[in-house]
Amino acid sequence: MDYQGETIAAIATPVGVGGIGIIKISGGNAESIARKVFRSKRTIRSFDAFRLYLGHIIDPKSNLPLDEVLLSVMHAPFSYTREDVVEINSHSGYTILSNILQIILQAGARLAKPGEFTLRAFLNGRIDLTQAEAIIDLINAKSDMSVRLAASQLAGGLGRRIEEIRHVLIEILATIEASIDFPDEEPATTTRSHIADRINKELLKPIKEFIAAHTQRKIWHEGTAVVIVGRVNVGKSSILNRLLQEERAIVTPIPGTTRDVLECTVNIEGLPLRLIDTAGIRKVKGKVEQKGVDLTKTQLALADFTLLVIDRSRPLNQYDLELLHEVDKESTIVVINKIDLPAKLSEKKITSTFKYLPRVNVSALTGTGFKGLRQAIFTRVMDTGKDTSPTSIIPNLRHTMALTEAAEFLENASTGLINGFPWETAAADLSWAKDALDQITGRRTTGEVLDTIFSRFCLGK
Ligand SMILES: Nc1nc2c(ncn2[C@@H]2O[C@H](COP(=O)(O)OP(=O)(O)OP(=O)(O)O)[C@@H](O)[C@H]2O)c(=O)[nH]1
Ligand SMILES: [Mg+2]
Repeated sequence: MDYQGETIAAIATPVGVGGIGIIKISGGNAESIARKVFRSKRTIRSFDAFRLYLGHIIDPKSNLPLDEVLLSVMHAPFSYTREDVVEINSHSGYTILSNILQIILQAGARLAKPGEFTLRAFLNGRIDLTQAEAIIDLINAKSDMSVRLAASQLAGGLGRRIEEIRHVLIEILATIEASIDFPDEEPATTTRSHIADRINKELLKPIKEFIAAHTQRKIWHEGTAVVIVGRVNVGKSSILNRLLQEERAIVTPIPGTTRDVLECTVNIEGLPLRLIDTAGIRKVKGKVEQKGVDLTKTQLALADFTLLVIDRSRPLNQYDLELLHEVDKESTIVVINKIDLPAKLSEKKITSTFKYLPRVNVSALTGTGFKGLRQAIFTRVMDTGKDTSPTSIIPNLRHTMALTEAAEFLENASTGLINGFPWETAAADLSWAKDALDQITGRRTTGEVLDTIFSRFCLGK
């Protein structure tokens, strides 16, 4: 990407018909470009920052007003990009917005690339890389909880912790370098073990905690995939509808109603879940319908959690047992359905068959037991993401890779010190660990990394 100098412009609001559309201009010439295209009672030069002024965008060809707009200016460094910024609130429609943008581009601005405003905010030091990533997460957030996590990262939570760790690292590195500079004063073994101890406690411990927290990220940000399996007609689709609190999947008394895989998103106590309904396992003309079975197996492999549905109004058969064999015992809840009907399956039989698995009794027909089922799903999902609190800091994959790299260097430094390796070795390891940490906040970065991060943005952000 070419970062510097040019003044850029883009439509910042979603394209389409709406009340208001916003066009953003950022860069040294933002104001002079705006002066060429905007007419009002007062000159832009006299405008106070952060206030809206009424005027018109003028079509340079006809010299006639194109739209009545509100314009605001923000002066560097007090803006999103830390550059001079002008924002134009116009009416929103694809043609009017693109016509205004066209006029602004003709007046000397360049069309901004996706994420370029935020990239400038980063390059100009207003935010670090973790905050830039938090902005994308915030825009893409699918649940209350992922909004909260992204907001805490945007507020600088992760970046600050990394900087704190970095600060301690530099302090330890300085101690070691002093030993290199004054070799005659080679410290005693206790000093070596003391420094190794500090590396372990003050650097490695918090870094490893961050790495462990990464596994929780998927739960909050991407949503947990919960697949509903069971033999034909046990009530899988009815259960999905109950959990969604709407009639999404087709329910009929005819066995084999669901043929395809159906996926819907639902929130349970702030947890985003992707519920997946599958075709029931059954026999067709003497053979088990292979396609359905294969599809269900694929879904089982892809899912994070499984609801194994059993119909209590019918005795168990081989398909129930086959599915029980297939599911991952660590991530399955057995849902005993149709408890409104007379039981053909004794409690004793149920207990002996599903021994260690968590079980919930429900009736998808009456709604009995669904509060308990929601609670059970929540508990089971949270169990795998222990200690996840909405305020905790959760690194993404990029951060986690850098943290893992830093941890390896720190391990080397620490064991090297204990084993009497030269001080230089430890110093080099610590310095590499620092470089790894610096990739997280973007103190050290490459154009390639920046391109990858900022290309995930939409136009106009
Ligand atoms: N009495 C009673 N009937 C239920 C209950 N749950 C589902 N049913 C009925 O059982 C039949 C099958 O329900 P579905 O939800 O379509 O079952 P399914 O497992 O999705 O079936 P397939 O997609 O064909 O495999 C329908 O007639 C439902 O109304 C329940 O808790 N009690
Ligand atoms: Mg179904």
